[in-house]
Amino acid sequence: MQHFTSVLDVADPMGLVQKALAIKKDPFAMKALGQNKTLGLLFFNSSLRTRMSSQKAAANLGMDVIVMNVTQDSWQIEMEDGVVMNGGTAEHIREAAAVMGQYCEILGVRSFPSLTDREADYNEKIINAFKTHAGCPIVSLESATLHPLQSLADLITIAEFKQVEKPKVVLTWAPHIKALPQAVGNSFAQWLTQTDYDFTVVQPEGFELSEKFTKGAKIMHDQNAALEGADFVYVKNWSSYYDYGTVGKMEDWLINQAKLANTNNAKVMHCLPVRRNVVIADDVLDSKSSIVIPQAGNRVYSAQAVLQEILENA
Ligand code: AN0
Ligand code: CP
Repeated sequence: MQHFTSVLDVADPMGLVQKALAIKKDPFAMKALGQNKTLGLLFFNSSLRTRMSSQKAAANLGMDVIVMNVTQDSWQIEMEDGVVMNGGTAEHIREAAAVMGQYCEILGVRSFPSLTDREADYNEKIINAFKTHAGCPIVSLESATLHPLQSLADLITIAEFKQVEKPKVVLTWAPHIKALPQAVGNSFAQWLTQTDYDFTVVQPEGFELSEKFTKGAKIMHDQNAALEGADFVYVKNWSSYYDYGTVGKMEDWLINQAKLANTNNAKVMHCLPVRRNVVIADDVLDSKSSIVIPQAGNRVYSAQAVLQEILENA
């Protein structure tokens, strides 16, 4: 593996899940592998889990870490090629990425979409600019359209909690008060369709994800029907892909205990952060149904498996 920006960068996704589970049993076994190597973590947007779990994963591998909150601490970076830079931006991504590549063996990048220009967002301008100009492996810490470190942690969590070989997994849209990226939903669908699990995506009309990522999944619009018999219910809001960036507030899509009645005693997942009683009700988050905390815990082993794979192939 050279870069890690989607499941398509991974030769054997389920093999990587098994690798992460082995790392979880013995997290310090490869402490020498990352010695004298530096991981740069670049944040264009906020983060709790990705930031802390990636630092911990790097430490477990013996790596040094440099964290940069790009939009707060650095110069304002120009992303457009061929422009006269007489405005607010002080340096170009061509220099900025190349320079950071001089200091780091691996660079992680978090950059959310604009949610105003679908074409630009889905062209993954920022993460691709890093791939082109940094001269080192790039790891997505959630790009405009995908969050593969999250999806890998999700698959690790399902592998740990599943009671049957091929569980029924339902990704359900949930309401929100703000327009959020499609990245977590896109990425989860893209990874799940690589498994032999029974996989359904359910959302209101007009909130379907891009078929590019959901091809092979069952697509439904009736939440109660979709949840029937589910072993795992993955809850996430996203704004509209087709009416790009439109927020959906349909409160009857909130996940509460009543919604879980016809599931197979389903475990409930969410990438976090989650707004309580907007997206998921207290009666679920505070119950045994919820596995969001171990799920977030697995972000360490997801990041560690990816970093280890890149270091081993360097
Ligand atoms: C982000 C999103 O929905 O993509 C990050 C989730 C990991 N969530 C929010 O902005 C609340
Ligand atoms: N799930 C996730 O990526 O969380 P953060 O945005 O806090 O990193």
